Amino acid sequence: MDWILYNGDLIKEDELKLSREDRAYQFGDGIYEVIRIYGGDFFTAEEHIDRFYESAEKIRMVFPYTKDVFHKMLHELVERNEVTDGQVYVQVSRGASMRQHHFPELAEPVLVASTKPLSRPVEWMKAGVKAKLIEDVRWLRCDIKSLNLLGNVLAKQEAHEAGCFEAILHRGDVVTEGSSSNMFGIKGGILYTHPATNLILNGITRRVIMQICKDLDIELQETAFTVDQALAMDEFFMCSTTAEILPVIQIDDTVIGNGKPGKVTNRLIEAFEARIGVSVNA
Ligand code: PSZ
Repeated sequence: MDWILYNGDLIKEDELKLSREDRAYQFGDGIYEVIRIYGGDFFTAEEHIDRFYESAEKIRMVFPYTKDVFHKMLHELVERNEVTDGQVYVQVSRGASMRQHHFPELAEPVLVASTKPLSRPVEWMKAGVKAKLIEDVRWLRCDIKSLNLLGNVLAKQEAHEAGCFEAILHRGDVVTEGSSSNMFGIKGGILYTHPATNLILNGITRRVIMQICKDLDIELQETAFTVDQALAMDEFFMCSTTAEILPVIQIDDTVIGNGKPGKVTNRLIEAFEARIGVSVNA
């Protein structure tokens, strides 16, 4: 049985006791992160940890550990569970207290982290995936990695029921992001993606891709595009910590490009693989 991190302690999964008054359970009042582990090491851990603290601050939660201590705790968890390729999921709620909307005065944050083995979605990378356009009806603080995911969950379910891998969310005409990913379109060799405003989560994978573009001298514009522009892109892809870079080959009934993963997308996948230290065909 796996170990989990509960506040400062490593405990066995079946020893975990959570309160029904936990605000994560009652209000989704908390934040989370997912960090990828490749070959036993975290990938972009500092970026995820920084975003975790930023999310905490944005919801006015005081997280009681320093970044260094927090990093060490997660590292020990990964070591204890002997994870080579996988992920760590970590969440913190505002705490357990008698149900009332405003912040409780005495509650202590409740931190829980767990690991799971995970393989890379190489088949999807090669074949590409379909996506469904869905109106983005979420709140206006999508920059916070909040436990409130109902808007994302409903969109993903609708996409799933339509046989699609992901939902492409749009506010009116403007494409924002995926239900659990960021979206990029490529037209005339230039990458376009929604700027990192309050309307999207500024994905760590998104940031790695932006860095790769700089390194490879590929032009990238953080400029929002419309649904019509999305459908007319030469190439399209989604990205996230666990999905990495997945070519989107069809949006609703519209085939993107020639219906196969595009050249630029494949080049980015290759560069991404170099960064995570796996060979192209692994
Ligand atoms: O396992 C999974 O399905 C994961 S792990 C991370 C995500 C999904 N999604 C993160 C995410 C998101 O939830 C939204 C709304 N936008 C963008 C992203 C991508 O963020 P990074 O690249 O940091 O994972």
